[in-house]
Amino acid sequence: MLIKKPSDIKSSEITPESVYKNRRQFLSDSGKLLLGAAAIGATPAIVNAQNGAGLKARAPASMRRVGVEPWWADKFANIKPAPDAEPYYTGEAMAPYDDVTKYNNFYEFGMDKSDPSSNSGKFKADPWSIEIAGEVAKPGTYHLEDILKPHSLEERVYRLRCVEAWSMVIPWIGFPLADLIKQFEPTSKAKFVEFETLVDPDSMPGVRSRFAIVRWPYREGLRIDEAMNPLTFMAVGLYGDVLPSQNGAPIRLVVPWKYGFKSIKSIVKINFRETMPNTTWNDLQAQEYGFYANVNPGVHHPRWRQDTERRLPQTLFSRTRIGTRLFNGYADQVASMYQGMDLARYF
Ligand SMILES: Nc1nc2c(c(=O)[nH]1)N[C@H]1C(S)=C(S)[C@@H](COP(=O)(O)O)O[C@H]1N2
Ligand SMILES: [Mo]
Repeated sequence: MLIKKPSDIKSSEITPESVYKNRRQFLSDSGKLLLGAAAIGATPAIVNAQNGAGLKARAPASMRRVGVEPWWADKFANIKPAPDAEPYYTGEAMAPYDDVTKYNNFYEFGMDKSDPSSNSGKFKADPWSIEIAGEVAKPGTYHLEDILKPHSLEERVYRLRCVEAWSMVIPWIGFPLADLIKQFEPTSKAKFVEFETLVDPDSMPGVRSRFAIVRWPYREGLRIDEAMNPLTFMAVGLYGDVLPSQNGAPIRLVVPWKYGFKSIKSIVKINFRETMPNTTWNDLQAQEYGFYANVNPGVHHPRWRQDTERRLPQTLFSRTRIGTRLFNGYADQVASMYQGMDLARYF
């Protein structure tokens, strides 16, 4: 983010519109899958596709890795579709699957938008465990299986607004972070939640690179009330399917009213603390990236404005710039948490 101003981003980095899946297309897809099922025998992936008919959007069938899904793909057989209303759904056009999975920020795999999808082939999200630490009644290192077991999955179609002034609408699959937090029973001293990403030089070329600017592990944090807000989401999938590595497999945070860098990927540690944690971008450049990082058209980045954004996908012929909204359009759900706070000072 320190590297490129929005105006420096070449149009060639932006994937042209290709596959856009609406409900009708999905239904025709699942019909084809059913024919396939008859031919090759019903694999779990095909059963999942069949049961997901109420979802707003599904990954293109060609992207589904039949037969090599991790065990938690089973949970995708029963996803509660997003409702038809804000805040858990927006009627704004979703970014095509191709853009969501090929235009990424995940510096562990490199700093260009195409690096995470190109360079994450060696990354393994299974097996996975997460350390739960700090001010909590049930600390320990838990297999992902035990963390996911009590939760049923739902779909949420959210706006994601990057601090670089581009945005996308993404159909996530996951469950509220509040439900995960309750599972481990934080103590009354837990005022903040800190998150860490995996550091694996072997599968993460960005971590090996001597040009890396981040001090690994990537870290993020939320105030406990922000973490408990019903909008705050733990995603394990998108477009009805498991998360691709480049989007933060197997589990990542999604905080839709904050700049994208708060939405930390591939989480291996969740630490409950009494004091505010350090966070990656704030440590790197405190004048440019605050702890709160609430989307705010009235508080500009020192090097570019924040009152408009490029809504992806874009092509040479359609370069939509739209107005940025306070709290990314989620003010009704979150503004009360910041009452009386000077948002220009606590940016
Ligand atoms: N571990 C880690 N998490 C990360 C990042 C990163 O570089 N490393 N980039 C952040 C930024 S800047 C954005 S905009 C979002 C992008 O998420 P997406 O690629 O799934 O759209 O991930 C965030 N989470
Ligand atoms: Mo970002």
